[in-house]
Amino acid sequence: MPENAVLTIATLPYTDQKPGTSGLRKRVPVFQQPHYLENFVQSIFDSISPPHGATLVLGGDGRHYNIEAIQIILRMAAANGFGRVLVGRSGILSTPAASCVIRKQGAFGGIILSASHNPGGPEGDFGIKYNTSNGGPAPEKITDSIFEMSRRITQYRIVDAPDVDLDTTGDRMLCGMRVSVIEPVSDYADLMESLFDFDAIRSLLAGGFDIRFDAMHAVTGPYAREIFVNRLKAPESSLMNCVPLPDFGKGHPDPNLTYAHDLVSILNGEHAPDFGAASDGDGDRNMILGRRFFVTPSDSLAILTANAKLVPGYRRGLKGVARSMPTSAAVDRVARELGIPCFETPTGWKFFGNLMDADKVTLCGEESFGTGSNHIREKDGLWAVLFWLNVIAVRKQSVEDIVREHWARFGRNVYSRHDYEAIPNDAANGVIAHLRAEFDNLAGKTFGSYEVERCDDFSYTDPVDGSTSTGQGLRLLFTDGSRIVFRLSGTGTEGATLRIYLEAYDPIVAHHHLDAQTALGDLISIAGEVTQLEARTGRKEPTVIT
Ligand code: VG1
Ligand code: CO
Repeated sequence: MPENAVLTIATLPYTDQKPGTSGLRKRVPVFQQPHYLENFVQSIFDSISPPHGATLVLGGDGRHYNIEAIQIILRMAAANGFGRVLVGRSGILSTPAASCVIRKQGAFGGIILSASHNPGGPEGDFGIKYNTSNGGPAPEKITDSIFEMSRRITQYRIVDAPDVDLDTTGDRMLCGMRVSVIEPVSDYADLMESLFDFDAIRSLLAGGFDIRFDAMHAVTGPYAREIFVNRLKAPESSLMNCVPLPDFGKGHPDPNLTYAHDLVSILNGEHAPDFGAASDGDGDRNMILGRRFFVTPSDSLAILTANAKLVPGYRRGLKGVARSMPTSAAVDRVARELGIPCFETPTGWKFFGNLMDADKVTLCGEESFGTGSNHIREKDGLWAVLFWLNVIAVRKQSVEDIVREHWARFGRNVYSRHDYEAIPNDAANGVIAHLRAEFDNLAGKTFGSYEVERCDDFSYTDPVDGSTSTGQGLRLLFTDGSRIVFRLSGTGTEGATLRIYLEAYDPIVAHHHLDAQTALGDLISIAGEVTQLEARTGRKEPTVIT
């Protein structure tokens, strides 16, 4: 490359926030400040020290600033000695597709541009995260190093070159580095076809099983069209909001009962389809609905585990399963019956990656609408939808019947999460500090029929690399196995979000018609009482209930 093409630009350190479970998330105008993105990207490159000529995968969920950021990162990759960058056409790669491409192409790593389920647009959120060669989110020692570097950085390297054409697939050169613009959907769709029985799903759909998939104007639109319409021959009317928009149509691309309201009302409506599903901004989350029926993500993980052998990719059984700590223990019961190990990890996908690389688990999931397997190292929205369709194609039952049979067999872990968003930081920290200080008073205390067995602050020692993560959520554990968990979100960009996770185990089939909020009524009041929530935050009701 011509030496004079590389510019070394002086800069001041100012990334003020440790990248959280999913990288660095900030408002778009923050990322648009001069040198802001560049500082962070150089800090990534300095932390990972890529060998000369290394391959990088690059793509994002198409939100506002995606393309501008990609052009900057390409110029910086060229100046930092990468030999090749694989970029999704028009800068598009869903998070699971990026993980798939990193693994399939043997790349050194990948940069994913997304703020996941957070809203987009000029005033919305943007985000950036680094994934390693296993296709999974960088472990804490890398994200800590990126943060440290970003506080010490004095200069970054970038080539002086025009924008690269990203709208057509094929190879082009950028100052000596090869930029390969790839079709964003095909590797991923092929992987799905290798795991699931597409013939069985095609006959299910041909037989009139009516589905709706809502891409929420986010990245899964083109993936869903290729998989459901082109390959599985579902009618075009199965797709909703499948044109990706930089501001997600001003929506909140978070597949839950609150934000996916259009889909929810169709599934609750008079001529409701048999099956509904939605995915988030970057395509790694999923929500599963039956006709007038919602499947909690915790139940979904347990049900997929119990039915895994019906699916070609998992026919030989599962090595083990894992769930994040706040996820309900429904899957634990299935694992016990199958005689396979079940791991409980802190929130965030990176903890699952180590277990999968060591071949200890096959399936894993989180209560936050994340489910996945060792086919990649990220959670995978469309994968979960296809898994459900495959199970339904074999069992020939409705979603509701499958869930109710599951509860009748294993008991029901009644579950709900209450989020209090945009609380002032001081108030949120106050709630947590107060609760931690109350631990000794709470142990042994009774609230109606509930008795607190113990309280703790969850910590996790990784069975593979021995690293310990502390402060992962406060738990109130009751003698009957019920739990309340409290933690602060690591992905918000405004104030603090307090999450309260409620779980009660109920083996009695006659109770299973109760809706979760009713069944959890006592635990909900206990949570309010022990945190002094209203007095400390002024909030009477959660912002979002899932
Ligand atoms: C949330 C979820 C967590 C998930 C994370 C990233 O984190 O609770 O389970 O792993 O988002 O998901 P937090 O810290 O806000 O609770 V995604 O779809 O943003 O990659
Ligand atoms: Co996401």
